[in-house]
Formats: sequence, structure tokens, C-alpha cells
Amino acid sequence: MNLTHIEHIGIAVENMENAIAYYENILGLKCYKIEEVADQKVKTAFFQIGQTKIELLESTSPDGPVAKFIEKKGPGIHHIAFASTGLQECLDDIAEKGVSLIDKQPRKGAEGLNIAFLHPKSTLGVLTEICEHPQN
Ligand code: CMX
Repeated sequence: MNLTHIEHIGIAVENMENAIAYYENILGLKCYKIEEVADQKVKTAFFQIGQTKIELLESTSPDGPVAKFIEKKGPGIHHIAFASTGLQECLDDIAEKGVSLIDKQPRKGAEGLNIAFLHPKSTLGVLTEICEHPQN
């Protein structure tokens, strides 16, 4: 098990344009990329801060996970993503310890990362993502 740092924090937003304006004009960060992840039914926007990114998430469909999250809990922190080296090994280790995995195997996420989610019911209510740069 080798987690190295917080890769990003995912934040569910209702309106991407307003959210980008807040991060740029109030906090002085710069949005360096907007990317749609079709299979997750989200549009994402990224800001770098140190080794970590902020990932804004706007749903592209009323039945997507981010739309459902906002409906239940309102906008706000949606997930935390840890960078790892050896993602499959991490997942096997976590599963062996009894935590339920949403993704048993890595899949492709935004920014070309290999990613997998752990179920929030198994992780003290925090949707947790483990990710890995493809070259690791
Ligand atoms: N954080 C904490 N709890 C969450 C949650 C989140 N982000 N999303 C859902 N939940 C909770 C709900 O509140 C609900 O709890 P209760 O039963 O106590 O009400 C429970 O999980 C089930 O929620 P649901 O709305 O019925 O949704 P589903 O069970 O259909 O799906 C989940 C929940 C986590 C399995 C699903 O959202 C998922 O697979 N998420 C991973 C993928 C994802 O979130 N993609 C978007 C981001 C993509 C990206 O970053 O690129």
C-alpha cells in the first residue's frame, strides 16, 4: 500500500461558470483545463495548488452521480483522491481488509489517470478515490 499525496479534491458544483469565477477571481487560482468525462456524466475543471488539484464537477445529466449527490446533500466536497504507486495492489489490499470497492479494477478517469473509487459506506462517509499516473 503506497499512497503518496492528495492528488485532488473533487467538488460538486451546480454551475461551472460561477464556480470557476470564484476560484479564479476570489482565490486567484487559474483553471488550466476543462474536460468532459462522458462515462461519469460530468464536466470537470482543474486548478493546481502545490502538488494537489481542485477538480470541479458539474453534472451533465440529471441521473449522474454528481447530480444525485447535489440533490441529496447540496453542492460541496464530493470526494478526496489519493495518488498511489501500484493502484491494483492498493485495491487488492483494501478489499482484503473488508472495505467495499466501487471499482475492483482501475479505469480511466479525467487527465488520463487510472482511477478507482471506494464506497463511502465503507469509508466513514467520504467517497474516496485512489489514482495512479499511467507511467507509475
Ligand atoms: N460522498 C459521500 N456519500 C455519498 C456520496 C459522496 N460523494 N455519493 C453518494 N453518497 C451516499 C448517499 O448519500 C447515500 O447515502 P444514504 O443511503 O445514507 O442516503 C448512499 O451513498 C447511496 O447514494 P445514492 O444517491 O443512492 O447513489 P448510488 O448508490 O446510486 O451511488 C455511489 C453512490 C457512491 C456508489 C456513486 O455515486 C458512485 O459510484 N460514485 C463514484 C463515481 C463518481 O462519483 N463519479 C463522479 C466523479 C468522476 C470524476 O471525478 O471524474
